[in-house]
Formats: sequence, C-alpha cells, structure tokens
Amino acid sequence: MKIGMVLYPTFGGSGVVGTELGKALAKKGHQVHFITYSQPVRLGSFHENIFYHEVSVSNYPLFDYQPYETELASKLVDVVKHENLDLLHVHYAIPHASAAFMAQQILKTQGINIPFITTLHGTDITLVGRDPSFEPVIRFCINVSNAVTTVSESLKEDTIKHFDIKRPIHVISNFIQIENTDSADAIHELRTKYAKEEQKIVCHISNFRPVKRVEDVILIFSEIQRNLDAKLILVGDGPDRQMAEKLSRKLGLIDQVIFFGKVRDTNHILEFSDLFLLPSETESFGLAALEAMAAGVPVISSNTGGIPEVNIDGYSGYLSDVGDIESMARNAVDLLSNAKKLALFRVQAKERAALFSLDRILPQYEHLYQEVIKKNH
Ligand code: GMT
Repeated sequence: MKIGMVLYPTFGGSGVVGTELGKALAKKGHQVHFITYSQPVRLGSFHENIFYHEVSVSNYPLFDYQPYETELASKLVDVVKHENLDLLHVHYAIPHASAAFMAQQILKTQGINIPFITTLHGTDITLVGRDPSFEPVIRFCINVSNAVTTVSESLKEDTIKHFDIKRPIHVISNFIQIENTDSADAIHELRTKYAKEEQKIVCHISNFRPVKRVEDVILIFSEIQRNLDAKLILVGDGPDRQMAEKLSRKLGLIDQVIFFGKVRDTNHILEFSDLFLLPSETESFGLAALEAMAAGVPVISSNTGGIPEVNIDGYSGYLSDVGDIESMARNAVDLLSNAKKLALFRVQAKERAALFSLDRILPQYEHLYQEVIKKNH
C-alpha cells in the first residue's frame, strides 16, 4: 500500500505513534509518505520505503496567524496525486482531519478518490476539541472520515460522550517497539554519572503542559526524598518547566533534581531509572508510562482516562486519584524501599508492556487500511 502519514513532527505522543507506525509499515514493504511541516523527530535514518514531504508555511505579512490547514491540504492534494497514494492516515484531529477532508473534496473534482483515516489521540477530544471554537469542525470531521480510531477504550467513550458520532469507532491501542537494551554494564556506568549506588532514581517524561501536573511530580518527589535518598530526573520541556525549576529550588531539592530537557531516545534514561511518575490530570493512554514499563520501570500514576488500561494497580505499578500526592508518594516509598517487591514489579511491568508490542498492533492497522481501501474502490 502507499500511505500518506500526517502528524505533528514534534515530541508529542501522537507524533511518536504516527512516526513509529510509518517506520514499521515501511519495514513491512509498504510505501510511507510523511507529510508535515518539519522532519518528525523519531524518523531516524534513511529507509527505501520512507519519503518526507515538507509543508512550507508561508510568512506573508498579512497573516497574523498562518493558514497551515490550507497549506497542508494543498500539499496533500499534490502528494496524493503525484505519488498515487491509496490512503491518508491522519494523527490528531486538529487540523489534520479537516485538511484531509478538504484535500479529499478537491481531489474528487479531479476524479481521484482518496480515503482518509483519523486517529484520535487524546487532547484533540478531551481538551482542545471540546472547546466550542473547534467542536463543530471536529464532530463533522470525525463523521466524514472513512474510518476513525482511538488509542484506548476510554478515549472512545469520551469521544462518544462529547460528540454526536454517527459511525463506529475502532480502538487500536498504542504500541511499543521492544528495543534491544543496552548491556547491564553500560546501563550501570551511565547510572553512576547521575546517582550514587544507594540512591534511587525517579523519572518523569512529558511535554510539561499543565495537564501533566508537573507540580505534583515535584511534590511527590519531595515526599519520597523525606523518606529515602533519591534523585529525580525530568525529561522534556514546556510551559511548566520554569515553575518546576522554581519549586525545586524553593523546596531545597535542586541538587536532587536533574532537568535533561528534550531527549530523542529516552530509552537510555529509562533503563537506569527505578520508578516512573505520571500523575496527569487526564491521559487518553499514557504512552510515556508504557515506554517506562517496557524498560522494566514500574509506574506510579493517576487513575484517569486510559491509564488503567495500561498500568495495572499492584502489578506494574500503583494508581491513585488525580491530585492525591500523599497516596502516590506512599506507594512510591513502599516500592522503592522494598528491593524484592521492586524487582518483582520491574518484571511484571515488562510483561504487561509486552502485551502492547508492535507486532500485536501493526496487523490491526494494516487490516483497517485494507478494509477502507477496498470499500473506496
Ligand atoms: O499529551 C501528550 O503527551 C501529547 C499528546 C499528543 O497527542 O501528542 O498525547 C496524547 O496522545 C498520546 C499518544 O496517543 C497518548 O499516549 C497521551 O495519553 C495523549 N495525551 C493526553 O491525553 C493528555
């Protein structure tokens, strides 16, 4: 198949999922065309079946706000026509689904029928999409997509609850590519650069948006630190990073907290971590938690949205109500101070993550693509 993959090329989860999916499809022999405004961060090295088409964003002085949706739609028309694509797969509804619909309508006038699949990822439904300034367009685009998928059952329920949806929604979970891990010696050597032997390493990775509740991360860590010697590693960047730095200083923790900023291959950091914190306000899936679990790191998380579909309470980690810092800290201390239990949870976290391995999920997308293409002919 020849597939056009539309996504945000940045560090966000939807972009990571779309990029990894495209890479895996290319490896299986499909031709994948990434269409976005800059090279996706996880795209990596050359592959004969992968092509990248950059959407140029105009800087005409009249535009206070650049008409990206129009530019993307024009690019989609061009790529579908000249590369003879069979299908467009857009990740994150805003504005990708409406741009795909516009391209589809334009191409129809030229005798070309191109179906598009919309994958809803989370905030496009639970936060931004529900805003009245987007809602009518999102609802329309979901209803006119040739197929719609969500990354969890919870997001499917949210979509049905908040929008008037007249079509089936397929749940295709996010996935993880189980990587070859570094050698135990290499992991240990790297670990010694950040923490002493007896210190535990707690990790959080996110885009530092308010929905991630990074303040809770610091407060939970502060509580952990009162009970045992530990370091906190924070990976990523975003609006709440400065607040997190200030709070760490105020609480006298700054020497125990390491800010890495944006990191492409977070796996190397997860490998030497002991515990992962994800206290989010809402999370359609929690890809960061799955990545941690795949590296054998148990997760202390909130029990919101799709997280309980990924992290199992008392098995791969612990879940608490959103904002219940005390419970999250208690669970973290319990795990970190019990070597036997921590070792068991590490194994169980890995086992749980294996259920979301790429080879289980990829055929579900391929099957859906084939169905949609068949229906379109
Ligand atoms: O919140 C993020 O990290 C970014 C956002 C995105 O769309 O890029 O993530 C959403 O999609 C991820 C991939 O499907 C999910 O794992 C995240 O749970 C989801 N974020 C939220 O729902 C807040």
